[in-house]
Amino acid sequence: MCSHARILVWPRFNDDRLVAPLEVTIRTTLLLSVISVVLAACVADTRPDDAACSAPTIELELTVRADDMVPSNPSVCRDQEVTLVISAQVDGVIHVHGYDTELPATELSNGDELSLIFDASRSGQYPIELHRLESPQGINVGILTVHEP
Ligand SMILES: [Cu+2]
Repeated sequence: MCSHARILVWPRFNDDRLVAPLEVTIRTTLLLSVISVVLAACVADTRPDDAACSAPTIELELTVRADDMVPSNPSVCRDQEVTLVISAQVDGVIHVHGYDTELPATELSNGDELSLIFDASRSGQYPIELHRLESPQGINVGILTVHEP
């Protein structure tokens, strides 16, 4: 399982000008290394089985709550048409970093059920972020993995 991925803080470049640029670079590199290791460990766990991966379409149900998403690790294969069926239990905006073109940021209202459809044209891992209405600061609620077929 990959529950530890939820507590990861995605790298943020803070605006503290007192920090030497080199130090920021080193810290960022270290953080990215740690994240890469953690994510690499997750990839094998989430892969859809062969039949699901070779299907032209895939549908996943996700519940978006105030602080998290269940499940938090939706996983598809490249070149699939993906339908995310989202049950919203919070007001806010959700988006997938790195897939904003294929899947524009979407407003959610508590009680909504909506389907988001997009083409998974690129493999990789993409953080899913929720911006709640009352606190616009985004929180990471999960990660989308697009596997190589
Ligand atoms: Cu965001």
